[in-house]
Amino acid sequence: STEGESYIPRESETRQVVSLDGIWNFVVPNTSNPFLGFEYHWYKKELKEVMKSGVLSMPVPSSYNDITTDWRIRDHVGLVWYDRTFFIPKYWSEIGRIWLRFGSVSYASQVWVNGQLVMSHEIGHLPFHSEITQYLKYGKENRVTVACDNTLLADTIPQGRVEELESGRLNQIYSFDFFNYAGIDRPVKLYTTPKTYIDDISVLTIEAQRNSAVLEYNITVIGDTNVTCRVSLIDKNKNVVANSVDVETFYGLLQVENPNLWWPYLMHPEPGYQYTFQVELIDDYGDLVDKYNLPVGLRVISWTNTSLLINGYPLYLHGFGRHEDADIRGKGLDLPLVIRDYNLIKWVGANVYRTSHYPYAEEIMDIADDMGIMIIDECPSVNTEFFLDSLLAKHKVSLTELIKRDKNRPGVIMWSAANEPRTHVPQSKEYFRKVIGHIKNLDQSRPTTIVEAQNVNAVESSRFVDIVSFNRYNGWYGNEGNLDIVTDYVIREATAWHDKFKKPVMMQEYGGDTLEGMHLMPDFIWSEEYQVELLSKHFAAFDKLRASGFFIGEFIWNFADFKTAQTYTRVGGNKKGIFTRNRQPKAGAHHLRKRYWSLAKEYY
Ligand code: BDP
Repeated sequence: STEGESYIPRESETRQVVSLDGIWNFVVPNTSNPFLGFEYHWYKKELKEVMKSGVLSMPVPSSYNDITTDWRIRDHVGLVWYDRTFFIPKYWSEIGRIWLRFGSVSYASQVWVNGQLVMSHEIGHLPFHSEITQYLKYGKENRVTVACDNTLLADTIPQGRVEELESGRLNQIYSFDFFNYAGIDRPVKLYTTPKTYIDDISVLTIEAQRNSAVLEYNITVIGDTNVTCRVSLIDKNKNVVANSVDVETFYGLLQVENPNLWWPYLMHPEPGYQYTFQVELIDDYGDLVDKYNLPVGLRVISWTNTSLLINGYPLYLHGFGRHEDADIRGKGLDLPLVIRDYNLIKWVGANVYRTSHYPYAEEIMDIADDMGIMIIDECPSVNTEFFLDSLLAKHKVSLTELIKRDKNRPGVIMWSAANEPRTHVPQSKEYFRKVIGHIKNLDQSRPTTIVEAQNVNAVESSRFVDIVSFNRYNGWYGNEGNLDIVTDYVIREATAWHDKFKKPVMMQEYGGDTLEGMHLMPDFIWSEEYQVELLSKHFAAFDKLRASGFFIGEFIWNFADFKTAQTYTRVGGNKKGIFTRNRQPKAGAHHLRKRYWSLAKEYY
């Protein structure tokens, strides 16, 4: 279920938020009968009561795979079970509605409260929640149980398949390289709203000029809609710069004189400026019913056949593809790591990244909005091989949920519908016509892209997008060791994409694996010297391409080294990071930093 208030829960005068993060109980069912937990109703009792042994401690949020010393847990395919208890104070029975929300569970899950099924959700990296008011025991102990299934099949986003080995063990196969981490990997929250509450807010900047900006808003109220809605836009000095009072429609426009617009990092002395959009519901007696504070940035994204603009100024994007990935916690949200990453992004002078290859945690997105880091927001579709109708339906759901979650974010400047789908297959054309059409139905204020990797001559899907993206590993998966061909190849290919589709073009991935501390001169594949040289050859191409007027962005693959599935091409994971998995720089990071800061100088 995805009904109800769609934002990250925020406290206010009318709302309380309680974290359920911490140590949960965790059980991996015996492989001889994976469905035992359903047959024996494990959710009706505490796992510790059900099981005589085998209940482990599991931190939430975290991927479960790398926490134990057991490879069978790391490589487990199928269901695992989590539970924990918590108290609900007696007075909560009087305060309205209580909600339970998961930032994400990978991949699919069912959730019980006190033995009653309250919600199920499929597709990782996206939030879901449900009202649980009637399932709680007030002034007593309560229990939440989660069954989580990581299986990827032909109709999951992303696709995968499962084989049974001779030993009888199930083995998950997938064609993307990053490790298929699973579990309750983002925060779990209980929160309250009044009975009549603000269910949804949409804001859209429709004008962003030096001396005037206009913000359009649309608010959904659930419950007794016989309330007055007061909206105020408040600046960082706590001054109300615009307001309005609405009855019945909860829709309107706010005009701001001499606004502080939202500008990207390095484009302005005060990047990432956000106002507070404050929504208050007031009843007939003048009492406050509900209140929600949403950060908003005033900015307009526009585009042409050759350029991408923010507030009318052309952008050149210089950044990364990334992953949510770290030692031990896998894809689990880790705030020290999040802040370290943003400090590195600032240091290196990037103004953008793509959330390759799935939506990132809302806590990560919040900081991008605040710092002025632009985001290409990618849905969890990666390496699609078979373009089935059942897949299309879920692909659309993933985009609906993503756009609902991130529609108000100033940092999100583009939607990425997929990474490296097999778009040389003819059915992909119709499939992506529908996918992009679906995005356009939900949001027309941002451009769309598909990150392509097939031969430009064979691709039709990029006809439907606004900006063309391509990945290519010159000097790595092709022509390894032959760095002297790279510059010409990149220029030729980028030009071919533009000539075919007549759209702005970005290079979304390029790079080479680099083992930290390995030095070989003259440069030799896998060495730090080779990565530096490979970057230089691309930089030369990018400079020439920029002069031709349609090339709008460069994204190195990858920000940091990350874990992969086990294959002989990976030495302890994918090592294309310019930072190590531990977030220390390789020589390539210092090299990239010189270029990104010199690009940034052009704005001043
Ligand atoms: C690209 C994929 C990316 C991989 C990269 C690589 O888009 O996810 O990590 O190749 O192999 O094709 O390094």
